[in-house]
Amino acid sequence: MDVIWVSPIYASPNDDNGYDISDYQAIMAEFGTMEDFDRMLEGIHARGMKLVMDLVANHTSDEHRWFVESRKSVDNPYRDFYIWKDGVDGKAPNNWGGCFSGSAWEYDATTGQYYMHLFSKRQPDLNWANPKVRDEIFKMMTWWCDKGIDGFRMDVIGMIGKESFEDGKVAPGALYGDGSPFYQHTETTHRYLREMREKVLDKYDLITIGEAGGGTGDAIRYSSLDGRELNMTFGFEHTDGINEHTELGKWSDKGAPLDEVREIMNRWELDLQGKAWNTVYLSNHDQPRQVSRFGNDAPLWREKSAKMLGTLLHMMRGTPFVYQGEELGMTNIYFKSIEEYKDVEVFNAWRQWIDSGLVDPTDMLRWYAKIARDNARTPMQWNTEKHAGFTTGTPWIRVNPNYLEVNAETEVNDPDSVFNYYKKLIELRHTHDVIVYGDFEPLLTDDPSVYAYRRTLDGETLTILLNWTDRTAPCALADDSLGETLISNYDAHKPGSLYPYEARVLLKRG
Ligand code: TEU
Repeated sequence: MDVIWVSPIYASPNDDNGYDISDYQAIMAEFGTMEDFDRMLEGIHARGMKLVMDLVANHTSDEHRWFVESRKSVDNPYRDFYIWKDGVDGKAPNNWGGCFSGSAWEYDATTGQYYMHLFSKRQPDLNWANPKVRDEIFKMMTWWCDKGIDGFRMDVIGMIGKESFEDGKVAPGALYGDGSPFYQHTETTHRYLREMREKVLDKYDLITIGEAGGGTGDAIRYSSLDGRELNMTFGFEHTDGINEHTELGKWSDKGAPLDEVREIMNRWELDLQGKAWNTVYLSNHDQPRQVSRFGNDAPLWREKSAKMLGTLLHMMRGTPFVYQGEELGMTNIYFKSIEEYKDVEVFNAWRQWIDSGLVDPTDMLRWYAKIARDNARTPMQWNTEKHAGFTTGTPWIRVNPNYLEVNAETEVNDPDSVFNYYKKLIELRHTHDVIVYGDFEPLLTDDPSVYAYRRTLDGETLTILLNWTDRTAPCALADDSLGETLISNYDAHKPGSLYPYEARVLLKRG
């Protein structure tokens, strides 16, 4: 591992697992003190690694002192740190829905106005149009850079440049309008990012990763090789974009079909090639466990498919991101009741669709079990001790009962584990330039079972073959003539075919 991205550890009431910050320059008590942070940073650097912090600057917590002041009166010096507007005919200023269900506006009786919150009502959006807000954020970023951190992952950075507050289109069956054309990927956002680069980023040697979403055109603008904005961005097309997206948003029975995932990931590789640097991931704290969603978490196939997915990600062009527990092949937890969940995104959707009687609770619980964010937030499974060694207290959310088989201690000591397979993948990236810099070329793009692509650089050709299914699949490329097998999740191979979830990487020189 080269870089550690740590989710928000700042002071926060935890309405949204720390993405609601009440003090950008203090550490959340549950995680320790600033001295603990300093020791951690020193230890990371001593091991030759870097630390990327999570910059959450589109919004703060409603407990941040800026918002506490802002809501006191319409003429408070901090009023314009946030987006306040009068209601229209006793309703919200416009018809925008929020990303966590409900309206994007909350009425505040103290001053009789509404404030905007694209996420939970306890996450008021900052008003980036106010230069004082930008200066305060840039000052805070500088403070962290002077402490020696190595970069920022920038939360929903594509939303900071709100340009208009007119009503959005209301999709059939939707309860609110879509405001995203007026706040996502605007020219104003790009202008703020260039200002951030000039006033902060260019003064340090930083890794800058935008959680921006959008299409490849947006990614190229945010992370073009001219270095005027960011180094790379996260796209959501292959993780959120493949969802059903009915009026219920992402909540549906739809899975992650190979042809859709492959088309999107290949398109991002090809569109960005030579223009911008890609990020490569299937997991993070907002997504379900990848082996449950894209692979097969049945005990018979969990390890094989986890290794196959790891191969897909680590042989691609772009920076692979390994989410905590992915390297163990951790799985969804399959909660059975709403009471087991902790996520504000889950609770808000429940209130909007179940409490209103619009959706059957059985359906919603089935969808939550597939793709709710809490699936990836269950405690890290360290060992076979109580609570998987995560705590001697009471875990904040239930531990996945499969921790007796799936845990770090067992896997570190098992040469055939997902963990040790990931170590080999990372080692290969460190020793083969063709993996990092090689041109990307899709193969077998219509194959119903096999995801295949080729990487080439300086006379070296890497052929990556991945059977996405639980059945042996025919594959003419699975042949020793394509070179030595660099890595595979099977010890033996059948010429002309791939075993269930078989990953095979062949390297040919000259
Ligand atoms: O997520 C942005 C975002 O769009 C999320 O709503 C995510 O895409 C969605 O949950 C997936 O279905 C960022 C953070 O990663 C997330 O944890 C925060 O909740 C959110 O911003 C607000 O800060």
